[in-house]
Amino acid sequence: MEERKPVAKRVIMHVDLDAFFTACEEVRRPELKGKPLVVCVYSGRTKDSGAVSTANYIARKYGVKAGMPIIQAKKLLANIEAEFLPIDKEYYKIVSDRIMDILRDVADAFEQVSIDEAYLDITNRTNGSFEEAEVIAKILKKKIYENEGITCSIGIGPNKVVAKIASEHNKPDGLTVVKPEEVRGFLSPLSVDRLVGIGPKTSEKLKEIGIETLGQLASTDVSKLIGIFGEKLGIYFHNSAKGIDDEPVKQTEEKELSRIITLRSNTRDLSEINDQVERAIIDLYSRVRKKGCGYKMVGIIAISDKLTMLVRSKKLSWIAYDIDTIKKASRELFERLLQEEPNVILRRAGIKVSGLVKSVDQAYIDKFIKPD
Ligand code: TTP
Ligand code: MG
Repeated sequence: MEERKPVAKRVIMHVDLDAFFTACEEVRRPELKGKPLVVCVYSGRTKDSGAVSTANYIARKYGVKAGMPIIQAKKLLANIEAEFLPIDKEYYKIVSDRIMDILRDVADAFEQVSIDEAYLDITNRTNGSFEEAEVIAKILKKKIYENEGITCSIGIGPNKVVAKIASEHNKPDGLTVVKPEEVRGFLSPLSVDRLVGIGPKTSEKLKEIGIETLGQLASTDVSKLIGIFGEKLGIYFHNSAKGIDDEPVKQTEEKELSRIITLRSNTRDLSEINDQVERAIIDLYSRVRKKGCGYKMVGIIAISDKLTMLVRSKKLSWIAYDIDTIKKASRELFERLLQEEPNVILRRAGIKVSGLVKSVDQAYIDKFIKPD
């Protein structure tokens, strides 16, 4: 691995997908576009109990936001033609995986921080050029939109703190580049709550001592901040407000890969399921190959017509590199599942490999793989 450039010269990108869960729903049901859409986590206690997971930007105009009780969101959208959908995290994860692969491909180091958010260190890739980084960001936005129909917001800066604030600066579908010499000017007028770790309580505390902007926070004596928030937070607030941050982009490796498909019709016909899951297996296996990985476990995922999730898995006593092991295990596991669950009817079915092992090299893997 190439040596990282001195901290002062890094080029860091932060990518955050826009209204991600609702965006995924709009992709598979385009007729939803243009109206308020709310993805909900129903608790099941009463019909409408539970919380909002996310809302699209149209619903946000009415005041709907993540974490709000569903009942409150319904009140805000009363008399408006709005859609409320149950969360389908498996599906969002598949879309996310494919997008993260696009991002991972261009990064020197890649750190996924949540289902829809990642940092990329692109210092070497761009040779330290922020102009080049902007070109890469535009290409990434186009590719993600063309492949998945999803927009994202990208921030580029000399470190993670600045890149993160930059990506939120112009949402949705934004691109904000903050060069090292622009950092102070960019951060200075922004509200303190733009900093990760400053929520309503901390904002209030800072306001009490006359600090509302990052500029004011940056010019506050660090010892004063330490006195109020303790050493760790005090120093973090002070440095971040000045745009100083040395945190590296920590390379995250995937431990498992999965693919799930919606069956053409709800069924419990084993050969029908096997036939259709084959598509998912081929797609999944191409990702396993691309990563140059072996795997130690194969699992299946089944979503019933009642939307319950069932899983079964098989641990291998060796590290497998081939597609046939996945196909064989998948057939066995679906057969077992249907036997053990005589009443279940499948709506969606998927496959997972886990215990991923980075193999020594591709030639070594190829020895284990029969020609297709
Ligand atoms: P966010 O990136 O915070 O939100 P978002 O992608 O919906 O919207 P934005 O355009 O502002 O980035 O979170 C990503 C997903 O995580 C979001 O689509 C739904 C989920 N989520 C929750 O389930 N509960 C929450 O409280 C939050 C904040 C997010
Ligand atoms: Mg997002």
